Amino acid sequence: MRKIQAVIFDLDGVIVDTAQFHFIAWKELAAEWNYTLTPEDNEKLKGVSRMDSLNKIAQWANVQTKPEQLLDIAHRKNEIYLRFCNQLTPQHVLPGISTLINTLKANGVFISLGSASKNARFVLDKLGLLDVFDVVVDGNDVSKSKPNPEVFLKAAQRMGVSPEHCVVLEDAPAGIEAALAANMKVIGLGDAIELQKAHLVLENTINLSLVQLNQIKIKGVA
Ligand code: B16
Ligand code: MG
Repeated sequence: MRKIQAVIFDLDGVIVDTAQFHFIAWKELAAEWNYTLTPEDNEKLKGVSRMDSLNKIAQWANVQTKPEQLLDIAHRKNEIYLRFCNQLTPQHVLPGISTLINTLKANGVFISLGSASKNARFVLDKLGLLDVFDVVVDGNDVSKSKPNPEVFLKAAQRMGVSPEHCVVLEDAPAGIEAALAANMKVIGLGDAIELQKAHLVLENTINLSLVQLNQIKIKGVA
């Protein structure tokens, strides 16, 4: 019986709650198209890359925009988003994450980041976590965004661990799909119905133990 050798952490929604920042920033830009972005819309943007998110909003707003204008909007959205991220401190790391990271490291389990965000390193730095991960794979390293498994497969490859020995922690349906497509175990963090395709769904990582992580593998829950 093999044990879990690596845990891959999503960033937004798993390590830190930056979804609220994305929401405020996208809402401001969508208003320029006279579109009121709703919290339900924002749920659909979780784990989705910046440009893919923008294309979705353009579709919902029923606008057709030239590629250079889209790039300008994406740039301005990111400026707003980064102003919020600039205020992040280690206190914003979500409950349970630091303890889990310490436990994994003490037990020789590799840890990697697997995020769609191109701002991941900046955010990790603000949280005091940049040097903690063995490997960081983010939106700058991949050409296909979640639900494509590229981000997680790249993380496994860089850690030298085969996908079936990795567990992914994810808060978004697109990320769960990506982890399953990578042939990895996945724990959904958040709503049990929304994340029902995950092998296990928890509210957060408080009390998530190494034993529990290994049990997912042992039970082989489908
Ligand atoms: P950026 P994750 C994702 O991060 C966010 O959930 C998603 O809302 C965002 O659009 C995407 O990163 C790209 O972020 O604009 O910073 O490159 O959940 O995969 O860590
Ligand atoms: Mg996320």
